[in-house]
Amino acid sequence: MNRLLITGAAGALGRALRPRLCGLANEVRLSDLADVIDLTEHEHFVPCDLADHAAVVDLVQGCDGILHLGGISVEKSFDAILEANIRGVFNIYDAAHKAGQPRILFASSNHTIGFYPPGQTLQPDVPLRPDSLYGVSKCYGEALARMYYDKYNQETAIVRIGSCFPEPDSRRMLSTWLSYDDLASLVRRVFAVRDLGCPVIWGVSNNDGVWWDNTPSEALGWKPRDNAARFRAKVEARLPHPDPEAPDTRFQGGGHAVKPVRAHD
Ligand code: NAI
Ligand code: 15L
Repeated sequence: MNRLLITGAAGALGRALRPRLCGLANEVRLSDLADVIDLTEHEHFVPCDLADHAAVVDLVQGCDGILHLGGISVEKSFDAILEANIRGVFNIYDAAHKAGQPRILFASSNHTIGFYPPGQTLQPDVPLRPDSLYGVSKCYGEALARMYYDKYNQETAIVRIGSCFPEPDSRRMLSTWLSYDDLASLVRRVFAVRDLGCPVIWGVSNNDGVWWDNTPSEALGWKPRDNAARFRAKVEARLPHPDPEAPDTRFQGGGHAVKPVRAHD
């Protein structure tokens, strides 16, 4: 592709993906509220608040693909979530529509289904059970993606990311972990496949005892290779006695399920 836009480029996943996506696009437009540093010759930085409609319209112009990572990535007040994740994702879709409908990868989250119990195997079309306002905002983003697909044929990969960190650091993450390398290979598949549609894909590595079934999206041809099992002994040594009452033991989304809902900061 000629130009890929990465929103949220200053964040953890943006920083992890930039070197791993080398060669995917001739030019990468990086955007965030925060500064992005150490640009390569193929990268350009455009600061932008996702909540600013006019700025997002300008940002998306001329892009052939959008990796939408930007926004609030943890539980926050409704005021905060509203601007970054509700207004922000609408602005991305409206801007994409005005810019010829570049393919989008939307970074959704396991917190859309966080109230399901660990161990229950979920299909991508399971009824949503968000565990937080953050999770609700990702449900909204997923619904918006689906509406733009049904109404305008705008293609999106809705990726429900589990826990994407350098390594799993809890027993829950032994199931939910997604390695940076597996995320990068998923991004490459999403932008390479001829017909994408609007699938929901579980963003999870090839972990033993994974809770999420990606069989319906096999046509994408993505094969995650990492497995959290290699960290099991380390995690269990650090956390030898799981508490049966702890949120991590009771909910797929872990601690988000017990965080209070707040209107304002
Ligand atoms: P992060 O919090 O490190 O990065 C998000 C970036 O978005 C930050 O650099 C922040 O400055 C930027 N941002 C926030 N509000 C903005 C606004 N109004 N305008 C422009 N930029 C704004 O999050 P991380 O871990 O990199 O996650 C990336 C995406 O993936 C997020 O959408 C997150 O919800 C999603 N995700 C991440 C998971 C993980 O395990 N890291 C799991 C599930 C979903
Ligand atoms: C997410 O959606 C968050 O962005 C990340 O910070 C983690 O909480 C992750 O899910 C997780 O569930 O481990």
